Amino acid sequence: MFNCLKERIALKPEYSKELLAEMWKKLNLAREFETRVQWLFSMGLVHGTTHLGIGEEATAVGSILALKPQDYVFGTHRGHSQAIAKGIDIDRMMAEILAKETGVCKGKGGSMHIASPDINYFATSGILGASSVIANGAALTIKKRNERDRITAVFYGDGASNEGACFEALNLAALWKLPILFVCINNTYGMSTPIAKAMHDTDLSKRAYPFGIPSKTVDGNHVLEVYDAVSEAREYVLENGPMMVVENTYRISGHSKSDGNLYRSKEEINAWKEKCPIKAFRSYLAERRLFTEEELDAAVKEAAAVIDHAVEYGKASKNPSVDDVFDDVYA
Ligand SMILES: Cc1ncc(C[n+]2csc(CCOP(=O)(O)OP(=O)(O)O)c2C)c(N)n1
Ligand SMILES: [Mg+2]
Repeated sequence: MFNCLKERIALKPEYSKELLAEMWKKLNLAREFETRVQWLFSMGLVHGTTHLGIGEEATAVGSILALKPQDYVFGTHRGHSQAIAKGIDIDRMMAEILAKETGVCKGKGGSMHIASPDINYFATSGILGASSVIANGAALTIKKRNERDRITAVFYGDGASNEGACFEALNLAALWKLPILFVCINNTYGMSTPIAKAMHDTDLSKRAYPFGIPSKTVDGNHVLEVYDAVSEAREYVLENGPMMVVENTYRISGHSKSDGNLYRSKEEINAWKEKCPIKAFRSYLAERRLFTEEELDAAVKEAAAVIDHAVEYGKASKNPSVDDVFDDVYA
């Protein structure tokens, strides 16, 4: 079923066993985390909303593992796997989603505003497209400080790419040659609207052309293809300024807390389940005998245990105190 992957990507020497193991671990942590959040949500334990990216994990893991720890990453509203790939404290991210005092934002941000500046991971806001502009500010800081081995990467969706703010950000980044990578996660829908109904030309990589920014499109369900593209893009950005990588994928989970999937067919969803990035990567690793089936299973079990721990930690943590309600609030 995944023969196409075998043909397209040869095992490169730079794919160390450690890197492949890290990818496998993080893909599973991301899937397990989101599956558990979905369950917690159905139990009424998650306040506010949450957006799951089940099926899109390879975009986060492939991209962020190709970056360096010092790079700034601005995630999306569907950002749990991006935060996990960046190395967030998973206990504290779960506590945040459960609105507890021990959460990464002390329980005040919730799923959509997960941020952890200590690992250079920044939240998005509820305003689509706005983080591209804010990320430009972080890239400008890098430039002004003359930091030679750091870039900013901003993730945004196909829907967000239609926002004026995204075009403004591309323009300014090009004009000032900012060290920023625009990572467009094209899951072909903005809520219930398919891209063909929202844009004249669905080739999102062309959005970079008017600004003289190079762009590349990759199979976002293929973690190694994503990794290669972002590794190369990082080098380009360090030397020359902005670049765009478009990662084509599919959101198997619903858009948000309630989604009757009335805008898409079961057949379409099932076809994409077959192209699941985690299944595909498992086949890749197993067929090449890079890991035994037992080793792969052990990592899946380990991911489940990490998430079990996070749920227990979150549930056992205290609710925030009303006395602190105005602390850390800037607007
Ligand atoms: C400026 C703005 N317009 C509309 C919304 C409502 N909204 C939230 S998510 C979403 C869809 C975003 O689609 P996309 O950028 O493709 O990301 P995806 O949800 O597919 O991951 C919309 C329209 C918003 N948050 N901000
Ligand atoms: Mg989308």
